[in-house]
Amino acid sequence: MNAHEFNFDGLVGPTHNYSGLSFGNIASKNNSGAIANPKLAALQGLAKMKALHDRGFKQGVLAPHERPDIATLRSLGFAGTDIAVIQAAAEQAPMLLSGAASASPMWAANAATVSPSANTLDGRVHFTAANLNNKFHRSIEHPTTSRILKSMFAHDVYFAHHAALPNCPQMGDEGAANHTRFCARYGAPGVELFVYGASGFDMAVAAPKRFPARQTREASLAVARLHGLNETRTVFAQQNPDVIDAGVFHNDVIAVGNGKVLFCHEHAFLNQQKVIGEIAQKFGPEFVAIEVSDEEVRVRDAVSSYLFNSQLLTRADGDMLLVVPDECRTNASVWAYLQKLLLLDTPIKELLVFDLRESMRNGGGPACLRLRVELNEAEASVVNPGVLMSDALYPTLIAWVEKHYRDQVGEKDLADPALLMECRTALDELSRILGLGNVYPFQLI
Ligand code: SUG
Repeated sequence: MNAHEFNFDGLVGPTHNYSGLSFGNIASKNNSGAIANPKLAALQGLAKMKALHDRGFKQGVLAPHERPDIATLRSLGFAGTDIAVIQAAAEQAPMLLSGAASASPMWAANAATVSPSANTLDGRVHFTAANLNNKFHRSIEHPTTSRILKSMFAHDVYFAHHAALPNCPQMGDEGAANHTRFCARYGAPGVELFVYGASGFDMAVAAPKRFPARQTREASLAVARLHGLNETRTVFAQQNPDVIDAGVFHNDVIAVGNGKVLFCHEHAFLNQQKVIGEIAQKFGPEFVAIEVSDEEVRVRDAVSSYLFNSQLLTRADGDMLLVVPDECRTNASVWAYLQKLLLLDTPIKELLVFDLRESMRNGGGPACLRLRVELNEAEASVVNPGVLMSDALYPTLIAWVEKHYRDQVGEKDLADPALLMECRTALDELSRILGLGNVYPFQLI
């Protein structure tokens, strides 16, 4: 049956801000305290979605969450009216308010790990919501993420939804940002690559020294078990701990895969040649690894430009398109490499550059913003149609952003009760636009 890769992009929420919440993510730290522009951030994300839709790629939207997350603040002991909860948190624990107010669900690559039906034992598409337990602000995402995913993929015959793994450091799971599927064609069985940063239990396994390894081996293995993957087509690889210490907090900051192609830095993985050899052995001789040497692009340039946080998309003619952020164009060595890449004998034949600066300043590039879901025609036909990008949905969402979003949000604004009400009003309307049903826990009064 014909199948396609769908990209569901996280729509940036109205509280997008720079709070420096992600230790190990260099952009998040460097931009801490800067004033953010949520309206521009949402429009930049929508422009990417629309451009890819116009090019014929299958594109969908993943809705933002209620922020500040009042239920989380209540669970931490702040009480009274919603306004009193926000004010008490702002006075007593501003870091908790910042965490509860983060628009981080926009980085949809961390929403879940997804295995297509061609790879799973029961022939369903499997989703496991990511617990994201390395960071407070991200650990609160999965309950709402699960509700949203279930409302988008609401059919037991075709879709299996798994709750997030147990919420403890040994089971740290960051979702699709550490997962890639290789296949000869969409809809055919392929190889799934799971990448972890350390072991949660075995301290003899190498680990980074400076920054945390967010994904554990045990979590990756658990997700593969839940999805019913065949071990002859599954590869578990460890990230190079040195690159985690250089700011590569997810594997998708140093590697991207699609179809038969892996595009990565030469220092992406521990025992890299063994990893590539295992993928090639399980995939077959057509597998192509494009490794970029440190001489061509230093790890620090890969981290600042997000060269590998690109989307590698298969065009209708079978060649591939690389979607990169504008920071690649303004980095001389990265841009020179990309010009050279187009002349090499690889399937990558085209570049598309997007300005995603608002998200990039928090360490989120094109690949962070999207969750890939490979669907055959029968599966695609039962996806909630309201979440699919279309010529009609795009102007509706632009008008929705223009109506509800501020163009400036700084730390002080997070304590403004009006921001919560704006967010709730916007989401209430959005859930009707996208046909999501009751995915949000709040009641509008
Ligand atoms: O988890 N940044 C996100 C960026 C996620 C990028 N995702 C992928 N690589 N797939 C993170 O570190 C920063 C928020 C702040 O500092 O305000 C933040 O959460």
